[in-house]
Amino acid sequence: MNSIPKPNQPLVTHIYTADPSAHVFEGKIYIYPSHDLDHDGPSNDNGDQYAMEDYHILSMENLASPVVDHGEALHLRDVPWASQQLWAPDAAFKNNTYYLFFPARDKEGVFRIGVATSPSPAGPFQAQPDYIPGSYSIDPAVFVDEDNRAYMYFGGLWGGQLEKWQTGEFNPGHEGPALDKPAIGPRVAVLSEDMLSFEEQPQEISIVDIEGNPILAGDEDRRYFEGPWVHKYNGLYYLSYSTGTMHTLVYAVSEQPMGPFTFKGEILSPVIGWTTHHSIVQFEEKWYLFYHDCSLSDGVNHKRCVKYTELKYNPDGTIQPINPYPS
Ligand code: FUB
Repeated sequence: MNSIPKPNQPLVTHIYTADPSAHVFEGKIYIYPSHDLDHDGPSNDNGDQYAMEDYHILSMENLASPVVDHGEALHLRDVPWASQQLWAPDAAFKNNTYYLFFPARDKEGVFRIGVATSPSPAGPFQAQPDYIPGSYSIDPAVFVDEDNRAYMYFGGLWGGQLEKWQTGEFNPGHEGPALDKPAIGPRVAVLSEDMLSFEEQPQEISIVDIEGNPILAGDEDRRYFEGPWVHKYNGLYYLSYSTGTMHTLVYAVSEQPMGPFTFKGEILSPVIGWTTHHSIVQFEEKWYLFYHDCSLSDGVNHKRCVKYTELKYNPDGTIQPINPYPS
């Protein structure tokens, strides 16, 4: 039995976990994290050290109750199209079914996004035989709007291969744009009614500054890197994401689910470890940020642990920046 989690402390310590996508399902908090492998292999900018092979789903009755690990929910061996690296997942509920969305490399080494289904939010999940047609890159985040339309946001630079898809086709030699050109944006696609395919080709999201100018590729404090998350607050859509090389979580806001999104500011200052990845969820009147760092392994980048803390808004709807290590 795990102890009751405290804010800014690891939710679990018996396994390494990362990339927490938190949702309230059936009145409880469910967390869909990556399950980091405990290995001592080499690291590189391609992310080969993130060699994850399965998912474990965590849940809590509320924030004053112990965390439950529901065990293996899906394993790489049971995903017919995938070859390696089960990276950051997300989940959604629609059609009386729970959907687990997850990236992995296909048999050619190209990252794709798959979907698996279950009657229970805790799984186990049954993978579809193939990845979502037209999907690519990593870090799916699915937002189901009040009108029941479901949107998938996704994409990640470097190891996540988003640079390779600038033409709509996979070009292994393609690098990112020049530093004075618009940054590559995350992608968004409307999901079909059965949640198993895209209604149309994914679109690139535009993130702009307060004057409406695109954020440039060299603007590392603000440009999109990976880990998108969309939530709605007071009728506005908040797109939050990692800046990667600057190790911060930041956000941009729009009146439309597909943007353009206007950059607003920082949510979380850098954590211990290279990656930062999060989700934002409301539970019983309060809002929470779920995130990860590498404190459980004393800083090993691919041995991470998921945490949570409260997230607060200012009266104008901006988010109060969070220090992950309050004294
Ligand atoms: O966990 C593997 C990758 O690291 C995720 O897909 C990225 O968002 C980063 O957290």
